[in-house]
Amino acid sequence: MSNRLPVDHEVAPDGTESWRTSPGGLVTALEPLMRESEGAWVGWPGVADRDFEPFSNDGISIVPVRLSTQDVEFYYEGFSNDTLWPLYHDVISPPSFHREWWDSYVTVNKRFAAAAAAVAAPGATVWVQDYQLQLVPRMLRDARPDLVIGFFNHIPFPPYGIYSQLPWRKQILDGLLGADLIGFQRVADAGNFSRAVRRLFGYPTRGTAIDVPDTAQHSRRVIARHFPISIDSASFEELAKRPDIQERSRQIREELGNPKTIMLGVDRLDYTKGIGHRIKAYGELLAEGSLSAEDVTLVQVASPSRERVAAYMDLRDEIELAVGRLNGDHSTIGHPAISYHHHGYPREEMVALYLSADVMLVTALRDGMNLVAKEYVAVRFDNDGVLVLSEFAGASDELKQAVLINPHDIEDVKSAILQAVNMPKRERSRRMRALRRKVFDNDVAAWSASFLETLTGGAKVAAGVPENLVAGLRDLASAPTLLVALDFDGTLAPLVDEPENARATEGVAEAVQRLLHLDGVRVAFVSGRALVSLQHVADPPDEVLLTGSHGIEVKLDTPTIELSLVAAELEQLETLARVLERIAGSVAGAWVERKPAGMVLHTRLTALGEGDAAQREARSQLSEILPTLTVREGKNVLEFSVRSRTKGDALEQLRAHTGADRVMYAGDDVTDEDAFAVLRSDDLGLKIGPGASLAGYRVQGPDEVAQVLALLADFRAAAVAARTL
Ligand code: GDG
Repeated sequence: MSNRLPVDHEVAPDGTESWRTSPGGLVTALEPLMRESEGAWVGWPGVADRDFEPFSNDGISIVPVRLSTQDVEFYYEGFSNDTLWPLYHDVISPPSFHREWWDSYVTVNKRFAAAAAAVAAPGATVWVQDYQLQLVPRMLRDARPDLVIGFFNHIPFPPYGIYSQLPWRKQILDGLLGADLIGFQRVADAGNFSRAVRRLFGYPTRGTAIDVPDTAQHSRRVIARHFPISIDSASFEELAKRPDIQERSRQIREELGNPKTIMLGVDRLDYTKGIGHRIKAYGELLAEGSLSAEDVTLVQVASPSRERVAAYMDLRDEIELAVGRLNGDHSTIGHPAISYHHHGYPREEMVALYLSADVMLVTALRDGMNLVAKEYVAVRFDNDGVLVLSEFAGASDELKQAVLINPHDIEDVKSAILQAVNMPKRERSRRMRALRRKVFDNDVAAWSASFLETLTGGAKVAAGVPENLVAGLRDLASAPTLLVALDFDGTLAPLVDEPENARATEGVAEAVQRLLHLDGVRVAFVSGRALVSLQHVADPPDEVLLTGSHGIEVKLDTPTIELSLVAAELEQLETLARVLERIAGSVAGAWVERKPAGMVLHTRLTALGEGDAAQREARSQLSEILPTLTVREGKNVLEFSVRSRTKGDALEQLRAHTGADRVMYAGDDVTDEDAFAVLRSDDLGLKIGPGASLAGYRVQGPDEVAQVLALLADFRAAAVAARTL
């Protein structure tokens, strides 16, 4: 679902009506997937006051939602573009708050939710796009609790101090929390969102997880994390390689009077894009004589946008005044200082422009991602060209080899422009190669796949080590210091019926040995098992850090296992043992495992249905006698602990103990999700097998984990040898 459908309604001069697919990265990424799964796209066709019947377009059902002229004015131009847009972009322009706009936003969101609820199959996955539809997740969940619901916010999510200005701040958060997964562009956006939830609702949050109470006893876990969007990189490169487009790019240079340097800006004419700041910096460089219009031309494409919103009309006047002044002061005949274009161009022309630009200027004051920056990089297969990029654009989190600027600091922008104009070829190409790796490693297909996989749990997992994981490992290996933390059962060792028979798969021991001997690497095993049992089955070398019983027991560079339980906890353990042993004794195939701070009821070998019944019985008896116990559910195991610790706590303790700069965590079980939840943005999470997960990467089983560890050791050894740490 998105505000706008990916098709445009067209009326020919003779009155014939037709639909044309609007080419965009999102459509390209989702099209094959939607066709495969009989998907439907719900959205507004862009024409007010008209009803359109659902229709099929290239194998995708299109479900048009009607907007009246007043809806367009209040919900779209008003609340979306003149309240939320400026508020979410750090109030660069003052947001307007109008109650009738809000009412319309609620009404239209309801209409979208109803349209989706009517077409979604039982248990379907619904992915809601962007800030115009923030109330839809909650409305959909209420109407259709069977659905799996994801939301992606394409624009920033502001810090609490700004967000809290919104009169409807609680309703919007509540709307979003109806989703199972809420995606943002940057780590900081997800953090701002979670903080707002804590401040306004007081729900517990931990890492990327938010526990939203849905009944008095039960809560629903919502994940809020970053998924930086990207572009269809290969298709941009393909266009750039077309001879006619290359010819057009040469022609552009010619038509501009063959300047030594062409600088380019491509933006929707929007106050968030910092077009005025860019022109000011350039104007000062011309005025000071650091640049001359004979040598340098700035091409500025400002595509028309939201022309009925007052702030945009004012902006247009302001920019065009500045352009006129600058050209009047500095252009010569045949050498325009700025070549300014207030219209949209076909994609081919954009690519020709990118190809001809020696310097690309992205000076946004605030931008969710900024795809223009990524498009420029994708097009430059010649490994040339310099990207000047605002640190306030989401893209700067990934594109660190650009010349990064603070656009508010005009001196900084000026020196970045000069640095870019004068940058030696070798440096240009070194930076561009690194940028291109990023843009090709994470393209829009990878983005949507990773979002949907996190949302739905990646039902099928292919064998082998996927390419994006190889890239992630290569990057991770260059950390100054690194912690490799690994779950054991199901991760290093295949799951077996008798826990004491578990053994690490072939190759793991050797890879672990190699890692242990490399500079700046620590290895840890993080298990739910009691440590004696882990030591027995894993036989770890002395240097491996160990945490067992979900972090209750630790052995961190000490000769013995450390654990402390108070007398009351020991007493609880005795009661627990009595109850569980009685239940296990009455069900064939069930057994109890004793742990230092808890007990586990195993039901893997019970007859169908009996295991579940035994687990239910244990839960119900113990919730009365020992209500403070921590209960944890795994695959056919039910664990009760007298101490509440998670693998997340264990990982935090390991991070503190080792002081590692970056962490890799690998695990297969639901209990490993607590560890994935505390990973930071440049850490690496690896989920083994299917099932919903917060981890950024996934492999099929322990065989792949052995390969992953060997690869990491190879990359680390290379990084140590090249001294690039
Ligand atoms: C929002 C967020 C986030 C522009 N002029 C023409 C044209 N374009 C294309 C560009 C690019 C797209 O429009 C603009 O995308 P941006 O990402 O730069 O910015 P927003 O429109 O503000 O997008 C943003 C994005 O959503 C995705 O999540 O990155 O932060 O604000 O693809 O090439 N394309 C053509 N002619 C033009 O004249 N063909």
